[in-house]
Amino acid sequence: MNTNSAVPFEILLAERAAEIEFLLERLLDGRARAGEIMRPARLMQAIRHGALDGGKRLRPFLVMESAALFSAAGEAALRVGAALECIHCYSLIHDDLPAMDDDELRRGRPTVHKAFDEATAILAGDSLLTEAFGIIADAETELPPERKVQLISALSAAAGPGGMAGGQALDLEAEHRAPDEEGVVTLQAMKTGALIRFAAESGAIIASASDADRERLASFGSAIGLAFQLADDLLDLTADAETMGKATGKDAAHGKATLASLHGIEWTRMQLAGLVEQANELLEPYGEAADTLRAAARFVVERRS
Ligand code: GRG
Repeated sequence: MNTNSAVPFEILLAERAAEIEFLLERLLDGRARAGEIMRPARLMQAIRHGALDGGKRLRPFLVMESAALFSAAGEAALRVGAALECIHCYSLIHDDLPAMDDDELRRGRPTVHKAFDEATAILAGDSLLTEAFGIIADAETELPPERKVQLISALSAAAGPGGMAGGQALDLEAEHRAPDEEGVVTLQAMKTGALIRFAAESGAIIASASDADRERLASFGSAIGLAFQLADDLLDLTADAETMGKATGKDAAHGKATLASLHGIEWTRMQLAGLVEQANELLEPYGEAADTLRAAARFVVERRS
């Protein structure tokens, strides 16, 4: 039984985001941890600027809700969600750098390299990436060691050269040599989809669910990951910068073809509906217990920022 079915999705998301904010605030304070020498104040300020007080916290939400599906909600899922959010925030900080997307605005605030400087922004991203694995490995993440190793391994695959970082490399190449449609799908599955896939899959790992459940949740994550990117492309075509808290129309300005710009708004909306259907089919075996994940799939395609 899903006890949350009466609560509107946006409220649930905001509640989880507040839990994540509270934990990140503690994890990213300036205190040196065991084995460390000290944490430089300016670097910590830049890290906190890039990671705190902003964002929908959708990826940690998916970690927590996929764990809850197998009755494993709790502190460990929250900490894995915080670790994943650190990686997401690092990717945004680095993506905004002049060498990449060169953005001045993120989450309605100056990007980290604008508020600080480029070198500090690079180091803030590096720190968040490294910290993520430390958070999972830490004794406070109360999971059996083999589960932690599985999480670290899956997160590394999702974030590294065969996942998000590789997808970003393909994206940079695409500015010089336009990929075909299959190439665009692969690029997006890596750049944006891999972390969302991990978010959904990780709940099954945390809960020691069966391999079949893990695969099913990972496929659900892939479907909504692709939907997330398609919705983002649609917003890039249609939304204004004030609503988004970041620049829009950038893909077109860079001459970058997206599936939405190639096929048009109507086609994209149909694809989004198909992906929600696919996500729902994957959740079929879990009945009402998966209602919050179903609502998450709808939110991903209907979001306005
Ligand atoms: C620099 C290694 C490296 C990777 C960058 C994430 C990424 C890869 C690039 C970001 C470019 C971008 C805007 C992609 C569209 C999808 C996306 C990740 C949007 C931002 O995620 P949200 O909407 O952001 O979840 P909030 O602010 O809510 O956390």
